[in-house]
Amino acid sequence: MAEDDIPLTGAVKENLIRTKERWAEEGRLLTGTTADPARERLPPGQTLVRDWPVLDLGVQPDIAREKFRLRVEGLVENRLALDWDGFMALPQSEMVVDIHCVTQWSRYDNRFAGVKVADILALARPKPEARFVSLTCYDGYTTNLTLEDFAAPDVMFAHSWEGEPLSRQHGGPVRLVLPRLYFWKSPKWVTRVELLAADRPGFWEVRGYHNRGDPWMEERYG
Ligand SMILES: Nc1nc2c(c(=O)[nH]1)N[C@H]1C(S)=C(S)[C@@H](COP(=O)(O)O)O[C@H]1N2
Ligand SMILES: [Mo]
Repeated sequence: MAEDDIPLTGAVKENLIRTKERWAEEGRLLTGTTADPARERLPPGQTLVRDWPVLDLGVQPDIAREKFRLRVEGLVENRLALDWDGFMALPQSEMVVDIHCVTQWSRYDNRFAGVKVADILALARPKPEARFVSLTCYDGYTTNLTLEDFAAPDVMFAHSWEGEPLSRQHGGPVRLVLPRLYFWKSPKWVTRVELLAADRPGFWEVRGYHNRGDPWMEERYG
């Protein structure tokens, strides 16, 4: 573990965590079907919403831009510690994507702006042994991805939504947006990316949630 590991602190929603652990045990919401993302826009068992719900552990850190750091470390040739200006100086991209939360809601056509993971990895240069990624957030939340899922062309560190700075409740200043997996794989308030040779399951992955989380395969629980 890195020495600056961030503990889960404060008034985390213990009841929410217990409820979601129980859903995993019970296999709640499972329809037992899969779908082809090329043909079905809405993954199985999902319901479309218009508003954007807020879901997290209950601690929404307030990170001033001057304090913000995005570190990329572990199995990389070139460790990065980007401050706000360094992050904003990287190539900027936009994408319009659908998002799917494992608690059943999906929301279409979200316009995000930010820096593509591929552009950050081109600077950090993963070593050949790097196969997995662990992401750590300012609230202590963690999640894990394969390097392949993380590096996909539609994955972005987003700082804006619909032309406005990403709000604190939705993970500002910077969150990951990875639209092809359930949204718990899109950490808010990200501060550290660690490239690893071996997988390291994150907060929900050790509490009964699927290690990968593909919505069209209904990989809710694992
Ligand atoms: N840092 C952090 N990121 C997080 C979470 C969290 O608790 N902390 N919750 C995850 C879950 S379960 C979901 S569904 C989405 C919700 O993002 P939203 O609140 O912007 O809708 O954030 C994900 N990223
Ligand atoms: Mo979620």
